[in-house]
Amino acid sequence: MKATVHSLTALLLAAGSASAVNILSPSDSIIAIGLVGSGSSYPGGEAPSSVIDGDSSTKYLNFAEERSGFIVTPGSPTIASSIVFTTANDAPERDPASFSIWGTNDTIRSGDNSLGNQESWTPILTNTALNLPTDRFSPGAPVDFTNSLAFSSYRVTFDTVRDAIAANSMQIADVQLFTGLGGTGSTILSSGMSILAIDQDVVPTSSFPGGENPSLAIDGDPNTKYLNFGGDQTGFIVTPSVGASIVDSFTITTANDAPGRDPVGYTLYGTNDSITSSENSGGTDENWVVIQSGTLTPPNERFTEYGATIEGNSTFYTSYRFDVDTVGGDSLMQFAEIQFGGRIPEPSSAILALLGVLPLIRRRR
Ligand SMILES: [Ca+2]
Ligand SMILES: [Ca+2]
Ligand SMILES: [Ca+2]
Repeated sequence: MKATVHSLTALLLAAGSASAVNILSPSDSIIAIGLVGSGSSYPGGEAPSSVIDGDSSTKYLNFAEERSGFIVTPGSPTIASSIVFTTANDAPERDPASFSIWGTNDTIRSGDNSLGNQESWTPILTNTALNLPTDRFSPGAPVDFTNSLAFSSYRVTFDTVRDAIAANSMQIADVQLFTGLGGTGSTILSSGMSILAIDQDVVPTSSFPGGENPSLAIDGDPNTKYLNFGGDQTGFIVTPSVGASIVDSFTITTANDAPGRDPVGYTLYGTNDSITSSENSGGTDENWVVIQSGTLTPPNERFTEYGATIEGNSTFYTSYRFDVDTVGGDSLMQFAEIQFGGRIPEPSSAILALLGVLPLIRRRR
C-alpha cells in the first residue's frame, strides 16, 4: 500500500504537480567557493622585473613565500652555467634558503602570478641549498650547474626561505645567470626581458571578509552583501532547506557599490550528492551537472535586480553550485542577494484528498 502511495505521488509530480516557490531562504546552508590556483602576488613597486635590473636597491617580493619565483625569457637560447643571488634591503628572514632552476624552449603560456607549469621544463638544479649572507645588498657565492643545454626561458623557484615562520614573504634584490662557471663569462639576464611572478603551491583563490560572508547573499536584505576577494571564478554552494527543487529562474540584486564587481558570466550546477566541499575550496568534491551557463548584463543601478530564466530544466536537485565565471572588470566579486525561482514537490489538493482516503479504504478491508 505504501509503495502505491509513493508511486501515485511520483506520477502526479511528474505530471507537473509542484508548487512555484522561492527556493532560497536565510536558513539554507551556504559556503563560498573559488577556483584553485596559484597564490602568487607581489606589491606594485616590488615586481619580478626588479631581479633583472642589476640594481641591488630594488627587490622582488612575493607574498606566496616558499615555492614562489619567476619565469624569465632572455629570448635567444643561452647555456647557463652559474647563478648569483643578491640579498635585498631588509628582513633577512625572507631571503631564499634553497632554490630550483629549470630551462625550456617552449613558448611561455603561463600567466603572471600563475603556477608557472604551462610549459615542459627541464631541471637544471633542484632543491639546492643557498647560504646567502645576512648582510643586506650583498651577492652570495655563485652556484655552478652541470648544464650543456641552451634554453630560451628559465624558471627559478625559491623553495624555502631563511625563516618561514618569521617571514611574511620571499624577497630577493637581484638574480643573474652567467655563461661561465663561478659567475664568469657573459651575463644572461637584463632589464626589459619578459619576466613573470609564479608560485607553485596550489591554493584556493576564494576568501571573503567576515562581514561580507556568503550567507548575506540569501538573508533577504539588499543592504548586506557577499564579497569574494578571488573575483572571477568564485561563487557559492547552497543546500536549500526546502529540500529538492526544480530551478527555473534566478535573480541577483546588485550590491551598494562598485558595479565592476557584479556577476556577468555564470554557470549554475545541480547535484543530489551530500555536500562535502569545504568553505573556500574549489567546490569540486561533488558530482555537478550543468543546468545553465550564460552571460548577464548587470544594471548600473545599485540595489537593483537582474537575472535569467532557466530553459528546459526538469530535474530535482538538493544542492546548487553557482559559479561567477566573470565579473564586470573588477578584481573582486560581490552581490547583495540571489534568489532561485522554481518548484518543489508538494502534493496537490487532489493528491492530499486521495492520501486522506487511502487509510479509510484500508480500514474498511
Ligand atoms: Ca634589483
Ligand atoms: Ca608558496
Ligand atoms: Ca543580502
